[in-house]
Amino acid sequence: MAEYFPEVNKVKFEGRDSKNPLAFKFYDPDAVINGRKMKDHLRFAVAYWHTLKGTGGDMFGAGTWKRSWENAADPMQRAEDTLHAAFEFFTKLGVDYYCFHDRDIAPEGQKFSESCKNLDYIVKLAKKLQSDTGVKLLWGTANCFSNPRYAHGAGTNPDPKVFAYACAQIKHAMEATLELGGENYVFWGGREGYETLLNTNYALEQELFARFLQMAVDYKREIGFEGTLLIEPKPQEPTKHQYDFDSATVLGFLRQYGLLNEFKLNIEANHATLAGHTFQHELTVAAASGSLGSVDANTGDMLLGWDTDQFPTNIYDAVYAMMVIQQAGGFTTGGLNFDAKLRRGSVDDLDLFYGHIVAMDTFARGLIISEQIIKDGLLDEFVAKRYSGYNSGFGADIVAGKADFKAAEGFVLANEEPVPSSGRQEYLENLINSYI
Ligand code: XUL
Ligand code: CO
Repeated sequence: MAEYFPEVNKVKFEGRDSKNPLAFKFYDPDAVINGRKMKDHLRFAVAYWHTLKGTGGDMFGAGTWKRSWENAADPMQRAEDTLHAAFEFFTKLGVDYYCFHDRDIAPEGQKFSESCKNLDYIVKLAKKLQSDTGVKLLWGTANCFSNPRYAHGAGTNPDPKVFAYACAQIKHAMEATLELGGENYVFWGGREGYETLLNTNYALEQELFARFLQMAVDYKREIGFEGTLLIEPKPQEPTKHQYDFDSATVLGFLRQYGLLNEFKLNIEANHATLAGHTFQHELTVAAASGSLGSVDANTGDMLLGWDTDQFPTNIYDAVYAMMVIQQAGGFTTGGLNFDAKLRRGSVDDLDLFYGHIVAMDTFARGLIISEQIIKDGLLDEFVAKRYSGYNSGFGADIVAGKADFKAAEGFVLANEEPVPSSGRQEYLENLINSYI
């Protein structure tokens, strides 16, 4: 069996004083924090499309990465080699999960039936490698955006033939996910959106999208897939306007069509930035509806307005994210999937390890620090006190739905003028800094 990363042994935890770039400084998988192992809090996953299939290409130039697992001339042989390289990478890095699109792991055939056959063949191999290594599938999804047939969308396509094709493809990808014990199935609306409203029946496209998702829910039940269905918001790219704009938009859509209990959200940091939000905001909005499912952990660049999908290295962002995730009860079926790619100039296979190691250490610190902040309780205490007026008297009546405008008027007349008390933002920022 070929070895694809001969210069790397298993990446180990060596502690914060280590200068070994192929060791973890903070991520200590079996260390117990608040009754749960670090690896079980964080549930790290590798994104197959970037890490195994990425080329380093951009719109100004061809790929810069030469991967030895991409050498075979035959596409199915290439897919097999890539799968072996993938599991070698997962185990050497020490991640428990991976995520894929159907077309990442197996090439599309001339016909739909051939594409299904290719996928089935690779799924069999993947199942064996999963059981040999213990690596699990966090989520599967279908690529319904790369092939030219999806130029005008999948579940919102003006042509029912394409709508049907997407349904058939997703049906098969869901079956593959079930077969591999996947814990979630993701919908990212690749080209569900519009380029111009001049040619778009917005109302019909919304209806179509709801039907599309309902069919997925029905099929999930039919085949007994017990994982979580996830929707990944993103405001633009590739289309000018993507329907799953942000957490709030997606939750409103799901509520409108009675689908709120069927889906949770997969929040991606860089997509939050594109929507003009912080990562923390998107997570908070999802958590407030009990809909925080999973995370695509990456980061954008504040100076670039597109989806650069960089490895996350910002400790503040990781702390704020982990605070929301942990206070929402932590991950159940979800996890932290590194939907991140190397910069084009990071041309060595080894750079894949460096990218993941810094990302894993960043989130490990995020976990350690956020757990300390939560345990100390000072922030929570401040917030609880800020809203304490709602615990009794007229405030409690408001929350209980017992107040009305007349009662409010009576309350105002009987009381002094309200005066603001400090929100203490700078004090709280200083408090957070004291942990970092
Ligand atoms: C695209 C993106 C996707 C999804 C899966 O921006 O994030 O890779 O995560 O389709
Ligand atoms: Co993503």
